[in-house]
Amino acid sequence: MNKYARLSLIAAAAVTLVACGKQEQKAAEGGASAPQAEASGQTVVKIGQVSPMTGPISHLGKDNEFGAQLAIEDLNAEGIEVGGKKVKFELVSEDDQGDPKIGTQVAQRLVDAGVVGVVGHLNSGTTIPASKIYSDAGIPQISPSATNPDYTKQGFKTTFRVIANDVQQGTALGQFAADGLKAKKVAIIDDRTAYGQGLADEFEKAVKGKGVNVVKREFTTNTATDFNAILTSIKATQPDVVFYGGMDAQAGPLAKQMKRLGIKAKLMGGDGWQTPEFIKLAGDASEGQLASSCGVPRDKMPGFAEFDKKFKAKFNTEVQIYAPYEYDAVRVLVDSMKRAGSTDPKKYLAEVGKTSYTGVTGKISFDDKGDIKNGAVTVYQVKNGKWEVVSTVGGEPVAAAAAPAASAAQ
Ligand code: ABU
Repeated sequence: MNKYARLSLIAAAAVTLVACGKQEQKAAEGGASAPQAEASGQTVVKIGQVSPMTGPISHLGKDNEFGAQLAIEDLNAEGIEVGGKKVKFELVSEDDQGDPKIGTQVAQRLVDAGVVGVVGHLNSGTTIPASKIYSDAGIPQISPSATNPDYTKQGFKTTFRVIANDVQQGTALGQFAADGLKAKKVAIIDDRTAYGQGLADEFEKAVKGKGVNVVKREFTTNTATDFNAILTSIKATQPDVVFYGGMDAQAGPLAKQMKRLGIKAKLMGGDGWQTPEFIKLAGDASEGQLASSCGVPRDKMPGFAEFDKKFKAKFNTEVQIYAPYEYDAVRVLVDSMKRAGSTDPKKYLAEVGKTSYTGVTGKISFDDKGDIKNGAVTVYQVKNGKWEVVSTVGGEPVAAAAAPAASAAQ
């Protein structure tokens, strides 16, 4: 054997060892490893989760993964039976880096790994192309965070989301800019992603419908950090509001640079930056800025207080934004399996659409496209370094007394 063949063999052995190590780590996230669970008479059922766990919004990707991990742990602690058989759930987590191409690659990897359902992806730009792969495989996909309306417009039976979409969000934000802030002139920037551009388009439609003047429309990217050129051209138009369609990794420096340039306009945007990370990145330039989330405020969520306690205790960090929705998405999949009496996606898929479930975030049921019924949008403002609720549009009323604990299914 020559030197290169020997080196290749050593490299292949190392890759196998690393892969085995990763597999064990993933199994451990769900409790017992697959062979252990099978030996104890439990069926092992894999659920996939995908989010960007590297790159500028890895903090949001981890937030999603943590939400799924908590759900899997709670389910396994409860000892779930499906069709009379004990089930051990195992989380298979993938990093799509927020990149549409990698998103489809990891989607195929999850299908090949035999997952029976997927929660994710985080970004609309990855969720939409990946959804075709899950649809072709007949695997239900529930996004906890992708808000572009096109995701559920493709006619797939497998696509669901547990938050309001960007038609609802952009409309609520546009109306708030016009009626709440009395804005007469707005400038709009987006990051050219499916989410950022789509939300900015909906906002633009909504403000124009209210007679507000759109004085500038600019764009950047989801990796940019220098917005001085764009902001300098916007400053000359003296807007009342600068709208940013994009994520917190850009909104933070954008707010800082607006302040440095002496732009007095309010910065406004959507759920992509209604996060603690935005406040951390923007520092005192976050004060007074406004952003929405696609759900009810946390103190109106039936299970948030308990979820939050568990989350902090386990992960030693605060919830960013989508973790409770991710938790609910996992539980909706399992609730559907229980009702179908099967973990086979061919058999339980039809039950996902019939969901009527009260989770951490509130009541979840779906319309015929897979969008959450009665989705809420809440507008927040940073006051004294914290996001405070300004107003909520829509949402299902949930009686506080009927609220489940973070670990209790309906
Ligand atoms: N909803 C904001 C972040 C995720 C996305 O839709 O791209």
